[in-house]
Amino acid sequence: MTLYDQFNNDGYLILKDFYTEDQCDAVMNRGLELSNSFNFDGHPSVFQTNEQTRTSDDYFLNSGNNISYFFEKDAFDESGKLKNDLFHSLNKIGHALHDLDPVFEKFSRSPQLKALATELRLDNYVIIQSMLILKHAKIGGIVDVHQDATFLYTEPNSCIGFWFALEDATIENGCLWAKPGGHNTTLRSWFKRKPSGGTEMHIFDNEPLSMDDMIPLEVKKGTCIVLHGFLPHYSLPNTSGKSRQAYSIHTIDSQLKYPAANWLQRDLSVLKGF
Ligand SMILES: O=C(O)CCC(=O)C(=O)O
Repeated sequence: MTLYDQFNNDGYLILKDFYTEDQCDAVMNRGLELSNSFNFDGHPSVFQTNEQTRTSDDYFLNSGNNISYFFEKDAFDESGKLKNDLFHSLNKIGHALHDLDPVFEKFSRSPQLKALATELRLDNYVIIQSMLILKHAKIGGIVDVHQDATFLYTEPNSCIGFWFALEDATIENGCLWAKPGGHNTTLRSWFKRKPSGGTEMHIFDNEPLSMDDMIPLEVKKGTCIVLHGFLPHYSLPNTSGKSRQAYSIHTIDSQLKYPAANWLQRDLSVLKGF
């Protein structure tokens, strides 16, 4: 079976040894450097939990065009002070790393990815979002079950995610979970801007995403997992002593309608592919 057929059959692909250890280390080191340069003034507006409970403040809504920092929900003590050092308090960094930082740009636009995009027939695809997901030991939080197209909605759907294990991902440290063929379902919801300001979850279909038959996608450092935009997936909290960093980019077909109500607004005319 070709990769194209396998992807459309299963809703995901697992590509081992996609990147080398050195390539993974380069982006992890850069993530640490960026975190150290983050001037956190203690303002609560940067406090975030996970994708399902994003607040609607300007910091979040503007993060599509920036390098922005989001904290773990348990990062602060009762008096509002960080319990750990800054880096180990962060949940993720996003959402324009691939366009604004040369190290992340190199990782996001590589000959390997270009070849993969050709094989998957993603001719008109552009990278619209990127995230360094830190999932630190002991504190890295849950990512609730979701479909990526909820957050990057086009008509018709075109969202495809590329998730890279920067470290080994196991059941213990919070690997991804998904079900082969799980993308053969409807899109349940659309996370969008409200005309009056802020955001809301628009429900298309109340049927909860099924968690039945989900399997752990345990993968080695350097693996790329390609995710269909309708594929329900999640990751559990990292309760282990080992961190589980990952980097993900999300892509859409630039020829399709990208509504102005999507939470993430970029100038689509300047977005680039691989
Ligand atoms: O890395 C994780 O734990 C979740 C990532 C995810 O859901 C995504 O990139 O779409």
